[in-house]
Amino acid sequence: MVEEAKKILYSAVQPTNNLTIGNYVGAIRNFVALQNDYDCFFAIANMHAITVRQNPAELRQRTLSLLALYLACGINPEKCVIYVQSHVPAHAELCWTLNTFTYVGEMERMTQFKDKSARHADNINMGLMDYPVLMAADILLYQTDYVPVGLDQRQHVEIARDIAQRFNNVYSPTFKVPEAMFMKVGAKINDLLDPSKKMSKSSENVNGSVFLSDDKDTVIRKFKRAVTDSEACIRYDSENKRGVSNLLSVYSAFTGKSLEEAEREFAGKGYGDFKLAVGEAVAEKLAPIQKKQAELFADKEYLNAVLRSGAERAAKAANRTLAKVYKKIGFYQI
Ligand code: ATP
Ligand code: LTN
Repeated sequence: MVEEAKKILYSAVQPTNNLTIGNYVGAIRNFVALQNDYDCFFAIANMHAITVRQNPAELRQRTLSLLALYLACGINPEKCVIYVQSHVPAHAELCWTLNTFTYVGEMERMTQFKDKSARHADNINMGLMDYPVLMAADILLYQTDYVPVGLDQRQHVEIARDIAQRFNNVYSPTFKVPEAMFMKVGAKINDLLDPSKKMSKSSENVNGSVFLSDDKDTVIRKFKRAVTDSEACIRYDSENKRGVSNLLSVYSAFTGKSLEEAEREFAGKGYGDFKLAVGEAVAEKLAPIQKKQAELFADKEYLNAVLRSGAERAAKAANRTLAKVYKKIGFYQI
């Protein structure tokens, strides 16, 4: 019997700041779970990262550190293509072409653009506005079927679909039209101090975010200070009990227990015990990842070999799509 080709899955994370448990639960953890069933490409989106000013030495270091984290979490470079976005020039090239299929008005209306423009009012650069088009180029280059991301990225995947359809309609089917993939639990982990907004690696108050690099004491301290409510009842109600619901989601994501199981487990218990249990569950999961990441981070030769092979495999797939695009739009070929 001929084995059916696996569907293609693509995602990326920016090497900015320290990653949070939101990035882990909403993205990386799912990459690990999906790698056996799909042909996967996982990028380190350093070209997206520079849409906000970065310190060059830090950006370099965070790129390797994110690679070490991918590997420490269990992404297998034998099974998946893991690479750095800037190592594959086709991303910038397709982005330019797709810019001519994207309207300024639709970019101005993107939620993330509006948020980041407000936060970085002194540097509202063209790259920040073009961010979704570069992301569309990332996804479309690989003829991607599915894009596992957190809920905050939904709008960006939608735009990638629109751009793909627009291009396909003008010429002929060229790009696969991708679909976003969200997980049931943890697609959005919220800030511990302000549970109305998502936990972010670049948030102003570091106590609202739990970083993957935080040690046990820090993790527990942050959860102890998490905002709850005055009802003293541990139940999931994301409308009226945002803080408690967020903690239940974190607990469920880190223990594998369902929200109902978690509710039952804490029935009749106080918020103090509950927060401690959540903190402990998170710290326990993070410790082995941190240890593995540190070991891998020290082995630069191995990390470089992974990136070299990844860039080569990614470029091969990407260039195939780019060549098709260039041909269709009428770029003269020699
Ligand atoms: P920044 O705060 O620097 O804008 P970020 O924390 O949103 O960054 P990204 O690199 O933009 O991180 O996102 C990487 C992945 O993690 C994306 O798939 C994103 O949807 C997911 N993600 C980020 N924050 C959360 C969160 N709080 N809950 C669930 N998923 C998240
Ligand atoms: N913008 C994404 C990171 C990213 C991405 C992608 C995710 C860049 N390119 C392609 C999925 C597919 C974010 O998570 N902030």
